[in-house]
Amino acid sequence: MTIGITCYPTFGGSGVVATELGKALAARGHTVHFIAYALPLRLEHVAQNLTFHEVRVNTYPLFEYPPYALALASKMIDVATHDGLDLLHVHYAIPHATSAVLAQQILRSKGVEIPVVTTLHGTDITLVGKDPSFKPVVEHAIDASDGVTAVSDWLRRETYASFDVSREIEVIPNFVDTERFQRQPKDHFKQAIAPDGERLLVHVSNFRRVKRTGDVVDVFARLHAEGAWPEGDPRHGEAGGVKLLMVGDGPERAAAEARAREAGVWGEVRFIGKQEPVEEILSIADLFLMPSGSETFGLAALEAMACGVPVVSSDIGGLPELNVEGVTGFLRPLGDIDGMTAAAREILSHPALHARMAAAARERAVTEFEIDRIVPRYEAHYARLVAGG
Ligand code: GMT
Repeated sequence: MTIGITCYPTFGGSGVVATELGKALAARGHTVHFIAYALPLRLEHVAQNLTFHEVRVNTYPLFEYPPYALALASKMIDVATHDGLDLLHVHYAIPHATSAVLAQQILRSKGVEIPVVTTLHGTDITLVGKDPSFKPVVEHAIDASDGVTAVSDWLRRETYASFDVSREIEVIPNFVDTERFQRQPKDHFKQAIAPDGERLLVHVSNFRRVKRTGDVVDVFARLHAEGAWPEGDPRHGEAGGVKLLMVGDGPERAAAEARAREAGVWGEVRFIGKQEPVEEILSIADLFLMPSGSETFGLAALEAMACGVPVVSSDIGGLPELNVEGVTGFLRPLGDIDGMTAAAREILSHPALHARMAAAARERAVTEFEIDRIVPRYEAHYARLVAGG
């Protein structure tokens, strides 16, 4: 098949999923055209069957808001016409699904039929899409798409609960390349960050408010004050025993840094900004913290699990579909700093429990969310639509 993929090319789960999907489809023999305003971050190279088309929006003094959605629709029409697309797959509804539906209508008027698949990822449904300034347009884009997928069953239910839509939604979860995301020996790196054998907590996100990075620092500060040296260690019961790595960047970073200073743990926390390859950092992690206020799936936690890292997360959204309570980690109510601290201490101070959870996390990533299991589900979805089903 020849597939057009549109996504946000910046750091963020939907762009990562779209890019990894496109690369995997190309590796499986399909021809893939990425259509976006910049080269997607994880698209390191283009190849004969993997092309990138940049959407450029002309500026004009009249435009206070450059009309990206229209420029995107025009580029979709251009690529569909000249590269013979069989299908357009857009990730994140706003505005991509609307652009695709518009492109489809214009192409239809020229006698070209091309199905549109929309994948719902997160705040396009849970936050931004619900706003009255977008809601009717998102509803129309969902119902006008030929195929709609959601990254968790929770998101599917949430979409039906919040929007007046009738289009069938297929759940196709996030996935991970478990060959790439696996624990690598990185002892030197670990030694540099945790020289006294401390356990390393890691958080990876785009530092938006919804990620609750302040909660990450609060859990860490409490854990550090109470001590998390494992049982059997002569320091067990003393304060310390943990370090925190904050990976990524975004609007809440400065506030999280201030929180770390206020809590007196600045010397124990490293904010290292956006990093690739993230699997090298996850390889030295002992625990992943994801206290998000909203999370439709939690791709960053899945990548940690694939690297054998147990997860302490909030018990919200799609996270229970990923992180299994007491097996791959623990889930605690939103904002329950005490509960998350106790859960983290439980895992870190019991080496046998930690080892069991680390193995279960890796096992779950491999058996449920391996890329080679999930990509064929997208292919089957496409095939049904292209065949007119
Ligand atoms: O925040 C968003 O809604 C955007 C999106 C992104 O581009 O980062 O994140 C969502 O999509 C990911 C990939 O499907 C999911 O793993 C994330 O859980 C989800 N984020 C939220 O729901 C906050």
